[in-house]
Amino acid sequence: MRDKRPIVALESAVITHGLPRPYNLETALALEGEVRAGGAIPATVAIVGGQARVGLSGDEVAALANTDQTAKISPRDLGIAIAGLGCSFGGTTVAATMQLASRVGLAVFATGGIGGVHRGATTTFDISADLPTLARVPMIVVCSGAKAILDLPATREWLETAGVPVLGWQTDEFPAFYSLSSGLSVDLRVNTAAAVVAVAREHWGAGLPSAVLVTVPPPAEVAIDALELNAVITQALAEAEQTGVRGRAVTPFLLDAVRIATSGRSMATNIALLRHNATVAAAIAVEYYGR
Ligand code: PSU
Ligand code: MN
Repeated sequence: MRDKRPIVALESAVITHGLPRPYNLETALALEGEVRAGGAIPATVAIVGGQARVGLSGDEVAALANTDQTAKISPRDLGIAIAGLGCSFGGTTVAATMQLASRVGLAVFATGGIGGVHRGATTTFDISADLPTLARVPMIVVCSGAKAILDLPATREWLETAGVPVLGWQTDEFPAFYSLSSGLSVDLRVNTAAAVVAVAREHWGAGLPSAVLVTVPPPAEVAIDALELNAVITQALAEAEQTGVRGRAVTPFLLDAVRIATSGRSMATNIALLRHNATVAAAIAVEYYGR
C-alpha cells in the first residue's frame, strides 16, 4: 500500500466453509497465484489466532484450511472474534471481508458468488449480510453474480434499491454463478478494466457510499446448464427445509448438496470461476492503482 502497488482482497469463507479439503487449500493458493500472475498482490482476509488479518502467509492460509474448529465470520461476528470471545480461526464472508479490507484502504476484491436474498425470504427473512454491506462499503467487487440457490430476481432488485451498479464483464446478462444466464440484465456491459475503473471513480466521486459490482460469467467450458441445475437446487432446498437448516448454515449446506448431486461438477465450475475472477480483479486493480 505504501508503494501504491495494486492489491486484490480475497475472502476466506470459501476456504473454511465453501470447499472441502484438500480443494480448499489448493484453491486458496491458486487464487493468490492468479492475482500475482496478473501483476497485483493478493491479500486473503481472515481471522487468524483471534486477530483480524488482511494478507496472510502461505502457512497461515494452510492453517486456516486445515484447522478443524473454524467459524464462518459475518460482520456480526467480527467484534466477538477480535475480542477473543469467539472462535480464534475464521473464514470471512464477502461482507466481513469487505469490511476489513476497506477499513485498511483496499478497493478491489475478488470472490466466487455473493450472498443474496434466499428463496422464501418473504417468510424466513433470510437475506445475506453481503447485500447491506455492498450498500455501504465502497469497493469494486468482482464475482460471478449470485448463486442460483438464491432468489436471483429479488437479489437483483435489492442491489438496485441499494444503489449498487451491476456491471457485466463482457456480457449483457447477470450471470447465475454456475450458469451463464439468469435471464436478468446488468446495468452496463463493460469490456475493459478501464471502463470499470471509470464507473467506480465517478460513482464514488458523486458521493455514493456503495460498492460497484462487476459480474463475470463462469468460463463457458465449465458452465452448467441452468435448467439442469434447477432440478438439483429444488432437491437441495427441500433437504434444507426437512433438516431444519437455518442461519449461517444455509449457504454452505446448499452448496454442498449441489456439489454432491452434480458429482463434483459444480465444484469444478466453482473453482474455475474463482480463478478467472481473481485474474479479472487483478487487471482491474492494476488499472485502478496505475501501472
Ligand atoms: N459463494 C460461494 N462459496 C461460498 C460463499 C459464496 O461460491 O463459500 C460464501 C461467501 O463467503 C458469501 C457467503 O459471503 O457464502 C454468504 O453466506 P450467507 O448467505 O450466510 O450470507
Ligand atoms: Mn443467511
